[in-house]
Amino acid sequence: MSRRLLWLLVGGCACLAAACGTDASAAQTRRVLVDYVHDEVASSFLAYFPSDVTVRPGDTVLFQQEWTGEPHSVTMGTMVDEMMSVVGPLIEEYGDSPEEPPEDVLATYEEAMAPLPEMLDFGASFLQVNQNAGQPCYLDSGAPPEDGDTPCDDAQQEQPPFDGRQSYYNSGFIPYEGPQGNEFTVQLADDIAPGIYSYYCNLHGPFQSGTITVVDPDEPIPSQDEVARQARAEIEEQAAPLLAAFEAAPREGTAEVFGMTAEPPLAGWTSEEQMVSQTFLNEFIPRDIEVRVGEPVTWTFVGGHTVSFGVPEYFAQVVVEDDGTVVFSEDASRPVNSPPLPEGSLGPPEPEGSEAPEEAEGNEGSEEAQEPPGPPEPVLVDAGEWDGEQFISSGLAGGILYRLRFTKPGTYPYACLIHPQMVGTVEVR
Ligand SMILES: [Cu+2]
Repeated sequence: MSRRLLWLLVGGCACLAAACGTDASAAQTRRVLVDYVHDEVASSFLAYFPSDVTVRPGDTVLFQQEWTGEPHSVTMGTMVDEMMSVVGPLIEEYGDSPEEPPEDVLATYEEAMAPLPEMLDFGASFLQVNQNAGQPCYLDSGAPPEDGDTPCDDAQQEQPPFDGRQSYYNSGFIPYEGPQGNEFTVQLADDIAPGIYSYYCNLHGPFQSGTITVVDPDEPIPSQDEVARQARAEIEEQAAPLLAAFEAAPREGTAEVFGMTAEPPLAGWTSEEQMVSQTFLNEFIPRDIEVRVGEPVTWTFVGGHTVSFGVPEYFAQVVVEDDGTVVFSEDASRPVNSPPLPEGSLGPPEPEGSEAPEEAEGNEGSEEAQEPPGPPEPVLVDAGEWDGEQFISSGLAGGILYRLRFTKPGTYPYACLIHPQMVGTVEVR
């Protein structure tokens, strides 16, 4: 075989393997992961992997969500480009610090965010979905409705190709379709101008954001394999503080977390490094515990979770009803056969005398969620005795102590209704 022919063959193979990145005639699809299910530690990654993907006009970006229980959106458009042009540099400068940024920085941040509706209304007595952000909406110009009860109209919910000029281009809540089934597809218009387009999650805020880089039609782009490798590298970097926090979590004795004294068993855990890494640690620590009949078990809640026994079939915490209305499942968030939760027990622990927490799971002004609060007083919620059978759930809470006594011997699996990978067992002897 001639050297030239061999070279051609090798070249041809390489081209096939890389999906022939330079063939401008064939439209390509590139996959971006939304969130990530880690195989060692139950967790949520508030990020898109890779954070930037390069494509050409006419290509497709497939957003594929791994379900950790956290609802997400992909929200883009010129309104988002403008917001990110202000907020992005602030996150770059202040985002890695657990310290609160200066007042004027927070004001600038909030002003930039103001025109964009958020998916969840954390001010409501229980979590409520804003339909103007939770439902899909594609606008050539103008802003989505300001009223959280008003979704964009039916015509505005029909998804066109993304041309980079639309003012608002929002997936809304990416519906739950099984562990890896949640998808949002963005077909890029043939006439989209080369440039960098920003998107973010309108539930978790601009700390969870990414970009789509569009290059000229005749420029080469990285293959899907390369995109996947980049995603993997970013996941590993983000996972490092998460794994370290899990490793360092107390299995016995007591430990301080943001000034709160926590004693295992724990429902959730975190560290400063991990919080700024935009991950949640969704573990019961230790996962398996043993008690005697009648002996109380008291969980310390760190972050927003539930302790739930006798759980019926899995249901997602956010669902889309037949008419398109997006709702937060009250069964996931409310106490079931369990006492009411103390005021302001939702979300991360808050300092004494602060305003009632208006956010769970690090939303709006993620800076606030990432700020280590002063020493709070965890409130004890005593749910009394549990007979080993009926559905009982603490409700979504953070910064509480939750106590149960078991009346019958047995091995009881339990779970967090918000985070499906967050499970444990109590063995009662
Ligand atoms: Cu949880």
